[in-house]
Amino acid sequence: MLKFEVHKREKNTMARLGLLQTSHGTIETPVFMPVGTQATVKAMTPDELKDIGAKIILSNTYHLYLRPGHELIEKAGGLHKFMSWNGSILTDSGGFQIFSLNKLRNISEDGVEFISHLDGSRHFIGPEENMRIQNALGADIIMAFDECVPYPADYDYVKNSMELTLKWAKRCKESHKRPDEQALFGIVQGGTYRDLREESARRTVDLDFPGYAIGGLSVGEEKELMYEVIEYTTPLLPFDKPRYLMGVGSPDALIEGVIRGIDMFDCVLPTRIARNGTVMTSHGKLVIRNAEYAEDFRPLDEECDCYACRNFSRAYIRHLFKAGEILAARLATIHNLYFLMKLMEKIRQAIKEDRLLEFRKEFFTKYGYVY
Ligand code: PRF
Ligand code: ZN
Repeated sequence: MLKFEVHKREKNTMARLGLLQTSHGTIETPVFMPVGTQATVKAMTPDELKDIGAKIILSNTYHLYLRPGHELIEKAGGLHKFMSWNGSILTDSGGFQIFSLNKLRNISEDGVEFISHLDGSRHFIGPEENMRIQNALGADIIMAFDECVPYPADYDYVKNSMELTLKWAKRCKESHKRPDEQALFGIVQGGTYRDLREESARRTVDLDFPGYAIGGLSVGEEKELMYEVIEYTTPLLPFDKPRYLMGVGSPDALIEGVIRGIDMFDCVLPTRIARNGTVMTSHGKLVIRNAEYAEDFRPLDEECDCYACRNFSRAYIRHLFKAGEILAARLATIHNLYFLMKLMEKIRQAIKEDRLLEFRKEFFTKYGYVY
């Protein structure tokens, strides 16, 4: 079950406010989805995720298929029950992970043959296998099986890959067994070639999905180029369906994406950088291990009221990182995710007040983004 409703358009940009409803709750969009690759958002309990305001998380088909296996998760009663998260879940098809984690892979029209990054075992996943796996996992939103093309790639390669992704999208739709319970999103590819993007968007929309993702971006291209691709792609997607920009989650790209009409985002960035000691603050990133914070008894971000900032100092969290204590990673993760959740809330408020461009300016001035 999936409903999506746009209830406000921002006056000066393509931004919209929406409500996305799944059988596990209602999500205000634009939304950022924390990433829980292996059926856990690293370092966070489901209660902590709920406390920071997360309504939907992302997990990965590829990882869960390899370990612990989709049959086991199905036996457990599905992914929600297995990981004890009763909010919404989106599973990515693995169309990105298979390609980025496997040097040894063989792609054909049927699907992808690859070697497990865990134990070297051989596997094959095509669109039909992929749907079977995602049907077993039971997420509220599932993604079509696609090929995410690296950057740069030449025109002919991208064109053929786009055709393949379209064929696979059709086969995903045909083999998807639970369309009433799980919404299957199509993925637009086409690299950075405008005609290929436009063709991919039109033909993916012709297949008629309940939502659409823009894939193949944030793979090494210049940010300005990514923004340009988003800008000419979103107008080709149906106004009344959710639009999801895959793998994007830096504060500046979230704002720029929303301005260009994106409703959903996911990224490992906030959780990954937290674990190595980098935190996002309203004045930019801060590397907490640095000596300058040794006697800094202010919170990570003086404007933040997350659990970490309400209770602990930079000096203390720096000490935890230096001492190799696991609480360090937990506190930094809580803070970074909270920071992005708050950012999305501020973005939604700015849309409500038709002041998103002013908000961008204020945010970037303070965050220190050269713009
Ligand atoms: N396809 C899929 N997942 C993804 C991507 C993609 O192109 C990206 C691209 N940044 C991230 N995650 N299936
Ligand atoms: Zn904080």
